[in-house]
Formats: sequence, C-alpha cells, structure tokens
Amino acid sequence: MTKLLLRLLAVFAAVGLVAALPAAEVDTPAQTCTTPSKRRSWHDVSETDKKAYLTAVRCVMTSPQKLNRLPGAKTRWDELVSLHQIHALQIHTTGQFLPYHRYYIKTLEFLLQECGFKGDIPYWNETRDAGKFSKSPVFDPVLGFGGSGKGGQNCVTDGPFANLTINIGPGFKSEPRCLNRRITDALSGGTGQSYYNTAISGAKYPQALDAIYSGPHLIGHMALAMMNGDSITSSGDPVFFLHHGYVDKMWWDWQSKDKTVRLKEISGLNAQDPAVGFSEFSGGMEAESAMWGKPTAAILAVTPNPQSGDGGPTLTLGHIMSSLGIIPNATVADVMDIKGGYLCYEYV
Ligand SMILES: [Cu+2]
Repeated sequence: MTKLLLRLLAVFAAVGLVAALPAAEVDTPAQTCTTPSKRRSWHDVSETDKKAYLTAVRCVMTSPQKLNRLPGAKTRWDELVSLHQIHALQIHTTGQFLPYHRYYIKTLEFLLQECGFKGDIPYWNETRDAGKFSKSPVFDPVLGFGGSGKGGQNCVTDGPFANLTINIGPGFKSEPRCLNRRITDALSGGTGQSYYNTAISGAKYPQALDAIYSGPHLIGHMALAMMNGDSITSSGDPVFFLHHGYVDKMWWDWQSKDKTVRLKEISGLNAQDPAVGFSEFSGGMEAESAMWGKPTAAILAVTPNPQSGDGGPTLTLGHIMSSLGIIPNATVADVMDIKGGYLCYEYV
C-alpha cells in the first residue's frame, strides 16, 4: 500500500554522472563538545524562540544569493534548496542519505546565524501529532509555519511564509513557484510511535537506513507534500528541516543503542544505482526522469564527484560532503556523532 501511495507523491529522477571536481579541502573540526545545543520539538520551543527562528528563516528567504554559481538561485534560501537539488541523486536511496541530511541541517544553521540567529535549531517530534498533522503547532499561523496551502497550487497563504516564491525546482528545473504544501492527516498516522519503534530497530546500518527512509521519512513527505511532494526540491518548504530533524533524531536514537559500533558504522553507495533510482519509484533513473527531468548541464557543471574521498562507488567514513561553499566541506566521519565536536547538539 505504501509503495502505491508513494508513487502518487511525485518526483523525478535522472541519469547523469557528474563533473569531476578536484578533491576539496575539509576543515579540521573541533574535537570537543562540552555544551551541546538543545534541539527541542516545536511543541516545546518557547514563544520567543519560535519567533526568533521564524524571523531568521524569513530573513534567509528574502536575502539575495551570494555564491553566484548555483543555477537559478536568486535568494540565499534558493542556494540551500539548490544544494539539495544538485545532490539529489547522491543523497536519496544511498548510504549518504542520513549523514548528508545531518550536514544539510548544519548548513541551514549557518545561514540562520548569518541572519543573526543565536538560538537552537528546533525539530518536530512527529509521533506527538501522528494522524493529526494539520492540528500541530508546527502549522500555527502566528507561531508556526502556516497551514496547508490553498488553491490549485496549494500555495501557503497564511503565517510568516505566506505568498513567498521559491526559484529552485520543480525537479531539476528552476521555475519560480509559490511555497506550497498540502497536509493529509490520514497519511500522517504512519509517523506514530509504533512506526518510530520499527524505524529504529534495524540490526545493521542498511536495515536502519531503509527502515527510517522508507518509514517515517517517506510517510512524513507524503503527508506534507511539501513543494508538490518534489523529492528533488522539497526543502523549499522550511517545514522540511523540522521533518528532517526528526529523521536525524531517529538515526541518532538508533546509533545510541550501540555507540561503540554504530558511531563508526556506514555503508551503501555514494550515488544512486541507475537501475534503482529512488527506491519509492519504480523503473530506475531513466523512467523516473519522465517525472522530474534530468540534471541540466548547468547543474552537472557544479555537481561534486560522488566518489570524493571514497575512491569508488562504496560510501566510506572518509567521504567528503560539500555544501558548495556555504560552509566548509565535512566528512561522513565528522557527522557520525552529534556530540563529536564538529557537531555539538542533542535532542531533548
Ligand atoms: Cu533530501
């Protein structure tokens, strides 16, 4: 049943390996984490802190782009979305899914700080709203992200992000469209406690990865249909980052069950298998590209080599992850421990 529904979800795929870029520099991370920042579920964030976060996100969305190299990006937020678009075929249905999205949230954090944000990044504990997403405080029109979109395009018309334009997407295109989402409460039941328990019960990394990816991660995307449920550019909706905070928490909760092993356990591919593409869609990359197009020449020109730091198609702890200049590159090893020094936060 899940697979069929997932197909309704929408998005893409494409072929294409990528332009080889020289191995990038990785900064040397700090080695200690003495005062981790606290990632709270939106339910538990104070009114003042909610306002500060929403104001900072809006600031990133309305600030001009800076890198002058990401195709179609007009705003700083577009650059963040572009990063996801450029990496889409490397970071979904691959071993990189969990580490890259952990790094991606850190990239958001940097952009918020650029806008003066000094607080902690929130996440969304979706088990608390399973089956009733639309009633979640996440979608409050004043102290949240606005609700389900309106009209044929599902444009968000209330809250701090009403009537904003995203210039990246759909798929591999860059065609300005409204920030949009469509909440379906019936689908959100799949983020409940029992689904969470299943998601973090994998024996080894491949099972955990698949259980998290195909379970609450995809269910949440289906229930929210952010940016038309576009797998390539759904991060245009800022709710994406609360959802992926929850995804990150699930990985961490799984890791925490056996840190000795799991803080070093990584495997899988560093780019999609063309025959498979996104696991939630059938037909492999070529068939999926009928939905979402293929990476354009301009996108390929800035796409990092997916084997950077690995020396082959298998993901390793040495794999180098890039934000294309927003923050310094990092290795997968850097992000394995959320209190390892390079990262310093905890879920409370
Ligand atoms: Cu993603």
